[in-house]
Amino acid sequence: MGLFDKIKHAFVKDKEEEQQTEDTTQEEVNKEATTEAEETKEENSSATTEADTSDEEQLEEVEEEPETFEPEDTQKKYEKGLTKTRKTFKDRMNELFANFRSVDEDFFEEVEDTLIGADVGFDTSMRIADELREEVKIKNAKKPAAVQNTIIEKLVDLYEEEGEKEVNELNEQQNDLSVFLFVGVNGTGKTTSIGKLARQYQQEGKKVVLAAADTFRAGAIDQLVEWGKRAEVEVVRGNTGSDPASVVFDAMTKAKEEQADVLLIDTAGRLQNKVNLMNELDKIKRVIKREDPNAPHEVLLVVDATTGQNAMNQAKQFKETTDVTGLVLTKLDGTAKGGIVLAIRNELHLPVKLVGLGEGIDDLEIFDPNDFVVGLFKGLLQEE
Ligand SMILES: Nc1nc2c(ncn2[C@@H]2O[C@H](COP(=O)(O)OP(=O)(O)OP(=O)(O)O)[C@@H](O)[C@H]2O)c(=O)[nH]1
Ligand SMILES: [Mg+2]
Repeated sequence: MGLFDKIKHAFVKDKEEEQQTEDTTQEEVNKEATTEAEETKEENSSATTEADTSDEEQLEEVEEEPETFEPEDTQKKYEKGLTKTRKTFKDRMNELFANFRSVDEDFFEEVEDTLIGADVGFDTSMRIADELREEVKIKNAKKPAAVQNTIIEKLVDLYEEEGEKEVNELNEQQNDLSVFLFVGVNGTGKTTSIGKLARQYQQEGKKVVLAAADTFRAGAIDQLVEWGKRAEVEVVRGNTGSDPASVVFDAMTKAKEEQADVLLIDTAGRLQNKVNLMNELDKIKRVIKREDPNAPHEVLLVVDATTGQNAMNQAKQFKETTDVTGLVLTKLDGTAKGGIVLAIRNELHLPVKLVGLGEGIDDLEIFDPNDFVVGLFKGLLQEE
């Protein structure tokens, strides 16, 4: 089943559930009315009966509890994390169709503006508008609902097409040390993401070592040490101002000695200047390679989703100077700019591997493109 069909399927299922909820609510209202009438009758009877009723009520509450504490599945987490983005998409679509008269050239230009405004990227927006021109003709779509569904279909199809060869799983080594290097400008969420990932691996029973190779910023080492405590994993550190490459060397040695499964390396987001930063990353990589020619197994660029186009530009720059293997997209929970996931795939051709959906230690997910897209577009389809 294609991705768009999955979304349609989810949309139809939601509609059915909504209908069911409405029916049940109506039933409950009817039931409540009967119960109330019965209770009023009972109020006049003995105190013993009253105690029985409250016992019954308590029992009912206990029965309902497990439903409320059901663990959130990934799809739900995405849907929650994408609330703001989805709302923006919805608002923009509503705006677009509020003034809808006909599918003419003005309308297609408005579609372009709408998509650019929704952070899906300039090239992507142009391509969608072009394909829409064709598709609308073929389908002879005239009604707003049909046109809106076609826009979503095109967005999803393009996204799916561009991701055919994309690998979103982390490159983990079986029975050997996996070395992941985290890079990115300051404040994007490198240290936090490392802490969260360390915890996930630790809980899977893996042995994790962290390397505090941001020796530039005062406080950076302590911050990673703190995450190490929370995740209950070991941190290799030097002193502030010491050589980051030597910290990485120590960490590689330790990880190998202890037969660790994963080594996560935190690096500085800011140095005296950009050239220094890139030179330092090169030096770190050389040290890693000397110890293990196949490592690092991932160079993960961490970008902050709330910065939208800026995150795209950072990714372009890093991609030019260092061999980034994947992206960690953080702070998706706090932004309406989740549309950049489409731009990243369609225009950067870098796989998103992890997404940050909150500040908590459990708020990091392995990126699932399908869950993401279903979470984003499901609520936007219209009944035709
Ligand atoms: N809401 C939200 N906040 C996040 C997420 N990831 C990180 N943050 C917050 O972003 C801020 C910066 O995170 P850090 O991990 O310190 O960023 P960094 O890249 O290590 O920054 P430098 O060490 O300065 O280079 C912190 O306040 C984090 O709590 C996320 O997924 N969602
Ligand atoms: Mg940091």
